[in-house]
Amino acid sequence: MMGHAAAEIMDPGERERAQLERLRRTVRRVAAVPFYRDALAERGVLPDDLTCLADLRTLPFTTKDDLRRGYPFGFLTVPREEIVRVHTSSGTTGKPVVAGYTRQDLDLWAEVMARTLRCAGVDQRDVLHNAYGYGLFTGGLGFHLGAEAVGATVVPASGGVTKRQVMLLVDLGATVLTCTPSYALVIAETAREMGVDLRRDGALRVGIFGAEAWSGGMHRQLEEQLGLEAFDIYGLTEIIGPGVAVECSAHQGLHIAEDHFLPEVVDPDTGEPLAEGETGELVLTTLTKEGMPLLRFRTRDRTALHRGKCACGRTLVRMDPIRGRTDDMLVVRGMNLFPSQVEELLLADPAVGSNYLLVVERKENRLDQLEIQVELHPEAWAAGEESRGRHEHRLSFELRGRLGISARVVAKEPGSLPRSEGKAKRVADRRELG
Ligand code: DLL
Repeated sequence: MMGHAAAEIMDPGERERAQLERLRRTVRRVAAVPFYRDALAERGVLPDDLTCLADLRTLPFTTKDDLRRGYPFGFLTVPREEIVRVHTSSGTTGKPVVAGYTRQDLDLWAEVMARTLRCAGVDQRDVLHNAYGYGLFTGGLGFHLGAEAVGATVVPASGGVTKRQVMLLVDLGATVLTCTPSYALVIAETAREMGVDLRRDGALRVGIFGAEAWSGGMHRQLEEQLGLEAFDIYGLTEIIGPGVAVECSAHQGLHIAEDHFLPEVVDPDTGEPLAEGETGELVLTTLTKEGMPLLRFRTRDRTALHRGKCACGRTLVRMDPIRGRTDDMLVVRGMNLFPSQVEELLLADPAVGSNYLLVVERKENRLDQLEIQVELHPEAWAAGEESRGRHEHRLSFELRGRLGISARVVAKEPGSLPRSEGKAKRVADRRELG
């Protein structure tokens, strides 16, 4: 088990004892936050009442709305002066969540990110091209910290100016590419347009992709187009950023750094804990965070947990890749649908390119219309209108047969759908509710 940190391979019983001790410490710590002080008092829970990890369920949940109500610094357990860095959560309009890090939190982040990178086989011999966005988003600076801690040569490319990225990838001999899966596709596509074959001209060996949901089909496409082994990485700003969980070379789910982030899966409607292997909402409790520790944060991400040893030797719990959030589920004419299910089906089709968009419309209280716009492969597009029509028919037939949804499929010219440097937007919900 060369190279694995002791915390990754320790005996699960021993780990549980450490987790419980850290949980008690965290409960003591969060009492400094009015939200938690009140919620704990209401439940009558004292830190020493926690006698086993199952007692976690006696603690209050924290939602994104709770954090927004505390905007910007209401959840800090240290004076603001001890915060040396902030990041903000991405997406959605309105006020973001501000995450504050103490010096010790940054050290923790570097440690879990270094562990993450080693899990994907990165070490000091690597040249790591980091194309996650630098700035308020945690992707860029989080990977940067970890890569420096591992001792790799970091290229802080950030997102954008893709042609220059392709040039640097080749010229600097990058062995590791880190960015969102959708931006990795843009890089692959731009390289092709430039006449660069990254498989032949590049030295890429590992890709660490995350920050958005991506399907198994996308995983295979990226490996093929870039000539690397792809690893899924998961994390979120509220908890720390990237570094919460990552795949190992066994590719049997993502190992959660559970000595620092305690996971549960609950029924999203009732909040009741679910058994191992059951899919529900991931809930995370930080065990060692100093500036902004959180109890039972509702991630809204859907997954299942699996215990039992992994072929890689780690005893850390694994979670299934996140294929959707409880709030990105589309309900179209009463059918539940996750965009990633559509992605899996589309990308399995040889005529289809890698970009697609789901457009849902509802006009004048008529039934919802789902239109799926898909870019075809250049050859399939060039084959003419009649052939394009056949592809559209076949795809909508398969969508009905395999996912039970009726959708109009519209073939699009390669390169015509919007591209993203960060998280891709795959759904345009244009329903006028009224
Ligand atoms: O996306 C942190 C991150 C940066 C993770 C770089 C991985 C790599 P947020 O911007 O706060 O943080 O968004 C968090 O993104 O709740 C998920 O819904 C989604 N997400 C993150 N990683 C994955 C993944 C960063 N591997 C939200 N698969 C989370 C699916 C993911 N969804």
